[in-house]
Amino acid sequence: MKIINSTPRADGFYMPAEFSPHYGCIMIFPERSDSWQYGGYAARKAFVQIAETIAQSERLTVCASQKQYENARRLLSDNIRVVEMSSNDAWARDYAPTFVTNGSEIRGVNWGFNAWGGLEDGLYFPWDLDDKMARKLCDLYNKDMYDLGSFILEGGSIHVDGEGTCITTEACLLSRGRNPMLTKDNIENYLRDYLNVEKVIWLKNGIFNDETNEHVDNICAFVKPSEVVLAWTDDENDPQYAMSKSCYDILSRETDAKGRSITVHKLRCPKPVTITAEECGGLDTMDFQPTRTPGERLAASYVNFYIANGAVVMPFFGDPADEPARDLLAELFPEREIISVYARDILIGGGNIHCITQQIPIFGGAE
Ligand code: KQY
Repeated sequence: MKIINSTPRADGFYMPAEFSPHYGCIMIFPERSDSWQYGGYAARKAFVQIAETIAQSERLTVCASQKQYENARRLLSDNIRVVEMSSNDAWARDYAPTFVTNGSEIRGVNWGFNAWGGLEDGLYFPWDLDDKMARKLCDLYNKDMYDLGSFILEGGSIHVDGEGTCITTEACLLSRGRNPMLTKDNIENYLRDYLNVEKVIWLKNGIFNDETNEHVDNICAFVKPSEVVLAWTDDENDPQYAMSKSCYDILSRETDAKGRSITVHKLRCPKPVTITAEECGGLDTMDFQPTRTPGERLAASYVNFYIANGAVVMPFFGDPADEPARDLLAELFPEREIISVYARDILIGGGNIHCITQQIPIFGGAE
């Protein structure tokens, strides 16, 4: 593989939508005991369930540490490739490469990663191993790479329709911990050049108490060109209401890159999910400080699903809203099976199914 010194836009490469065909998917095996309660045992079970579902319709690689390699290999089916690769945590969406295509070939984009805010409001230190993963994965897949390590961005903070439109949130991309020296226009230009989009739709915010500074992938996702799902609540007393309403208003008056108005499907959230004292007790401290406090609200949303070739893998929380959420996704993805995975143990880590997966688009010559 080689590092390419131009941009995807200049070379005619673009990021395809997640609902377009995939070559495969990347995940990372969870391990750190201040992210995942009780040493990550329950989280690993959920990750395995998700991995097995995805591997039914695409080629899956799971990266595991030296310590977890044997365990991952034992727990995962033979059709899943397990490679030993070090990382600081398990958020493939955020630091695996963003892949771009020209319709026949794919290349990776490496963004800088600083654990969602570096020393300003980042979530752990160090993050150096995570930050190296995009390069290592491009090597592994033998794909050339655009290196934009000087610009901090996580994959969970962008969604594209593959037809020229990107959606993101101001709360995240304009946060002080990422690229404080850049203006909104500078940031938009990087998105235009490296995702090769014509239009960026800026939502103000995401999900209440989302520790990523409100990644878009927890609040809004394309289900097809000009159609999105938006995390929603009808409870006007919930702080989420004003946040979702603001997104709804923006999306309702916006058009996409092709000038189409956007259909917004409201995907109602579960009742507020809070972490229990027992769960907090299962989390190790970080620098002698607890990483969560009992009663803290977690950023639970059904929008954090992964669109695999043959299935939509979505979280469920044991809430009355689980079934209606599943029904809506079944209606929106009639050609895919909807597989729900109990995701509380992933949510406790700070994200969900979309955050732990990164798709690789199909490319010419793939067997
Ligand atoms: O993309 C994500 N949602 C990752 C969140 C990481 C949280 C670390 N505790």
